[in-house]
Amino acid sequence: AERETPPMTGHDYDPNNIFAKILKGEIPCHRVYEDDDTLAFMDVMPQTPGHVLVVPKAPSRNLLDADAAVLSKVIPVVQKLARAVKDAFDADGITITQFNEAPAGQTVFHLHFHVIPRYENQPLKP
Ligand code: DGP
Repeated sequence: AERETPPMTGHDYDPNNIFAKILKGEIPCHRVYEDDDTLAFMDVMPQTPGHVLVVPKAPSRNLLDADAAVLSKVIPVVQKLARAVKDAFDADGITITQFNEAPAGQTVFHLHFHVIPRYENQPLKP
């Protein structure tokens, strides 16, 4: 049978990254959603009010390193949180961002999705 993802996941995972510590309860967070596979919490450096991070509990360095099975669990939660954040913060839109490796802007090396509320009176810079 054909593989769903390349056979290269989980090789470059630092178990002491900051989101691993949050998942282990070693560092506190403002938790907004949790299930067996996923945790969502407020970003400490919010780009706009209501900025949330969604992370799978499974150890993946980033999207390039993630199994399809992990993604199939986390993506519906990203959608759920996007809807909830839009509602709770009365946002006019939602940006989802996700960075892979340092040159692309990744600073924490545990897969995460940013859910960022956007407001008509705070337009994005061109
Ligand atoms: P990036 O790897 O560029 O997608 O950014 C990581 C994000 O994680 C950044 O927006 C700031 C946030 N962040 C970093 N350290 C912590 C922390 O200890 N707690 C929380 N809640 N967020 C953090």
